Amino acid sequence: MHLLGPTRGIATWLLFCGLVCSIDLDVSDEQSLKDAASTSTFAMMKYYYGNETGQIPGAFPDKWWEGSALFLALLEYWHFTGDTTYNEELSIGLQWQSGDDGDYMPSNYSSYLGNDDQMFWGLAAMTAAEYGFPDRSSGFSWLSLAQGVFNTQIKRWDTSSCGGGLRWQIWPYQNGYGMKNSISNGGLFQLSARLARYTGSSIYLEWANKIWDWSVSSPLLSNTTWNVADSTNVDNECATQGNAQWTYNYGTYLMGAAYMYNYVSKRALVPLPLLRNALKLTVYRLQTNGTTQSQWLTAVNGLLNATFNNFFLTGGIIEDYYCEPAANCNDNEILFKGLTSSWLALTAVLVPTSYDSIIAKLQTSGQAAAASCTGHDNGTCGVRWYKSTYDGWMGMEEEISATNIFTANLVTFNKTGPVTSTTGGNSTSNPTAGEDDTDSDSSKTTTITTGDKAGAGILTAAFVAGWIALMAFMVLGG
Ligand SMILES: *[C@@H]1O[C@H](CO)[C@@H](O)[C@H](O)[C@H]1NC(C)=O
Ligand SMILES: *[C@@H]1O[C@H](CO)[C@@H](O)[C@H](O)[C@H]1NC(C)=O
Ligand SMILES: *[C@@H]1O[C@H](CO)[C@@H](O)[C@H](O)[C@H]1NC(C)=O
Ligand SMILES: *[C@@H]1O[C@H](CO)[C@@H](O)[C@H](O)[C@H]1NC(C)=O
Ligand SMILES: *[C@@H]1O[C@H](CO)[C@@H](O)[C@H](O)[C@H]1NC(C)=O
Ligand SMILES: *[C@@H]1O[C@H](CO)[C@@H](O)[C@H](O)[C@H]1NC(C)=O
Ligand SMILES: *[C@@H]1O[C@H](CO)[C@@H](O)[C@H](O)[C@H]1NC(C)=O
Ligand SMILES: CC(=O)N[C@H]1CO[C@H](CO)[C@@H](O)[C@@H]1O
Repeated sequence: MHLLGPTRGIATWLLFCGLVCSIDLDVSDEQSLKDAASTSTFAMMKYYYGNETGQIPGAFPDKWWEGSALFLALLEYWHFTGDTTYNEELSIGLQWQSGDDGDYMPSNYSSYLGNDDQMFWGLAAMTAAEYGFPDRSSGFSWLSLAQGVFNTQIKRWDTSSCGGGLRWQIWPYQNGYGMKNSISNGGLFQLSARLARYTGSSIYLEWANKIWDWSVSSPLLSNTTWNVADSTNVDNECATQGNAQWTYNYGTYLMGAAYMYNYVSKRALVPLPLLRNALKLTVYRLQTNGTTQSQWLTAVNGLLNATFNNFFLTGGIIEDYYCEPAANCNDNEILFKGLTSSWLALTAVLVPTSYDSIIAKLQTSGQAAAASCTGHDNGTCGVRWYKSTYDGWMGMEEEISATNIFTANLVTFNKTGPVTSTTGGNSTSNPTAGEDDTDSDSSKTTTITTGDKAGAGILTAAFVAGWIALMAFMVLGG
């Protein structure tokens, strides 16, 4: 806050500022970051009425998916600051919107949802499990909600066009049903990778690989230039791309690749548990199924490089340049760089070689974001962080993104990272979650055929043999 003089300043502040006038941030100071996050989170929660009498927890009728962005920000806020102020509202709202079948297809909204809308709620639940946010004593566990989203979405995997892929929208009567897009596919890829790492179950690993392979085979994701397009169209068998550039499309594939890298590296570096697990035939498929740890590192580095080159522009500050300079971002778009900032912070923890370059970028952007929070003499944050001054925009989305970048910067003070079921995570698993939800299935189901199973088994056996040979080589040769 900016005090003018000893007395007049305080009087002015009391009169006009309420709690805070602006956000003064020192990105190298933990308390300063926590204070900044506290201010933006307070402002963000001024737009949330879900805990008031007569209101519905977690409901945002006109923009349902944004509730998940709000709760994601609250999870990060709690994880990185330890402040539990909003935890009860968070817990109740995140549970309430899960619907009767525990898969984030609540009947009030389910008939006009996109796969990406449902997926973001699944990612919020996954984050709750990974940060050890306590399950509620009744209702669905956070992990099972993420599993419910996964189970309902893989049933929508669509091989009727483009050799696979998830459509953007769920129902044929929706605009956008004819598109397959990056956020839906990259989102399910990320969710699969996180479920794989958390649970160790091979089904999630198979799907993560499958979605990645399909994405690379489509115009959505290039594994040479690392361009991430926004969408492609089923009408021409996904021959062309809608190449709009958005941070979160890069961010979601980056995040999934970082989880895959971390998941594989954990196992590759710990030979004894690997040996013990060998007979359970779960964790090896990744390395036999065409994708090695070094390939995931290549993917992380490539996507990171592309993200930095494309979106950290003026002053090295993150920007969704498809809408910010023209000042025509819609509410969704204002959230993209905040989500991406959170994923970058997690990437820094999961892939240690990326840490230094990511933190430098997050700090520059965090400082600029804080400089944008001088609106209305009460710390209101704007959209165009690269202007380093308030740009006159105001809303829940602005405050969510500000919270995202401030909490992302706190990763330098807490590198605990996401837990798994073997490293302290205790959210209850339900591998068949959501499968009773007959209302969520829009198309044909794909089933694993006997041939696929035999193929996977053969690959696994071949890998175990190869692995034993490798270990023998390392022990004898090293
Ligand atoms: C800041 O001031 C604006 C304009 O008066 C108001 O709409 C907004 O709710 C205030 N924010 C907070 C966090 O009080
Ligand atoms: C809703 O939550 C806010 C912030 O946690 C709290 O200040 C307010 O009293 C709550 N309202 C109700 C009706 O519980
Ligand atoms: C980091 O976060 C974890 C998980 O929320 C928490 O248990 C731990 O106390 C935190 N560590 C520090 C140094 O704040
Ligand atoms: C659905 O709408 C009804 C009626 O307004 C409400 O009682 C219920 O809480 C809503 N459910 C969700 C998940 O929003
Ligand atoms: C699970 O872990 C959380 C966070 O550490 C803790 O609050 C909760 O009590 C644990 N639940 C069970 C059933 O152990
Ligand atoms: C890139 O993707 C193509 C097509 O799926 C694949 O054949 C190739 O091996 C991939 N390259 C790398 C380096 O992973
Ligand atoms: C990073 O991007 C630059 C500019 O596009 C490119 O020249 C360079 O080869 C890229 N490096 C990696 C490791 O992908
Ligand atoms: C690239 C590759 O080999 N992918 C295979 C991975 O395993 C699944 C089945 O487990 C196959 O369907 C993929 O073709």
